Amino acid sequence: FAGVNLMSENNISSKTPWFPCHASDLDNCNHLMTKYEPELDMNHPGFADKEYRERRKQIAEIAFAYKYGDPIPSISYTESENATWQRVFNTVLDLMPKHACKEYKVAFGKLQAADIFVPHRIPQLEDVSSFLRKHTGFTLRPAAGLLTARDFLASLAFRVFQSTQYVRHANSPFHTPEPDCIHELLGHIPLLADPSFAQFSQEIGLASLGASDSEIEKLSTVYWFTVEFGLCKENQQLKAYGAALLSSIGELLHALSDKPELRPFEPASTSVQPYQDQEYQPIYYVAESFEDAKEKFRRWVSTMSRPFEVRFNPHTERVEVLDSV
Ligand code: TIH
Ligand code: FE2
Repeated sequence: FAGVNLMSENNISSKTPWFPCHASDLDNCNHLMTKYEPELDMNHPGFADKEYRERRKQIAEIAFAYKYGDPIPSISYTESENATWQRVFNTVLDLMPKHACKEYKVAFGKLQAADIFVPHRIPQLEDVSSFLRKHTGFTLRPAAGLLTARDFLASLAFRVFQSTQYVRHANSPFHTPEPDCIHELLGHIPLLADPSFAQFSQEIGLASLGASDSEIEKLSTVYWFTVEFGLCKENQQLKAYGAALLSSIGELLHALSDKPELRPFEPASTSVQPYQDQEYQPIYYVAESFEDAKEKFRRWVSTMSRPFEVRFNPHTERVEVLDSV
């Protein structure tokens, strides 16, 4: 043993915020933010659409009832929901060859070959979850909406991605300020099937367990500027790997135009950059590669104040807490 001891749970200081230690504890990590809900936000395209709000509620019920180990219930998507998917799917097909990073394109091809990504119907989360499990061990859980950063990041530590299941309003296919399943599927899923990217995602999650509120804020800012809105270099060219770019043609074209400011990804400065989440980003961060981003991230995380280390044991799906040395 190289100087690490498993700590008993009472060794964790009483000041440490609660965090899930087993994948089943994620049943308690489903707290929602109340931003952008069609019920509450007058600017939401679904605010005046009663039928849309009803549909959202119906789909949210599935997430509220979901427990660890359950298969994810299928949804029979309406013709209009499938049509919205198809519009976005086709634009991704158009723009991806030129603008997406290579890891995204490779995984996208595998999702097509598995008959999960097809133009005419929205993939079911359960099928996507089994696909991911085979490639990187990631699985999905249904989420009712935008989760708190603490709950969302914690699930990544277990290679669990909490995914919404409802569809954006038909009037705003090419950009929405809140996540929906089109964003999860076309934005996040391909890269979660890439081993290096999956590892990066899990490391953000592990760093978040038991972190202070201000550290959670920094980690979610890093997540925002990498996993959601990241750009990277490929043979001297700029490519998109951020999920919110890949699921929104509007923002993808903005990010690659000469309008926004581009900065090199450096966790120390990126993590404290304020961001807004209503409109397109004015600033994007460029990574040299996933490996480089991961290395920089690791170095930065090691300066965080948490008095213990954690590691994930995939056999037991448990996070083990270690005394730091
Ligand atoms: N803007 C994204 C889209 O239209 O697909 C959705 C978002 C994800 C995260 C922040 S906004
Ligand atoms: Fe997202």
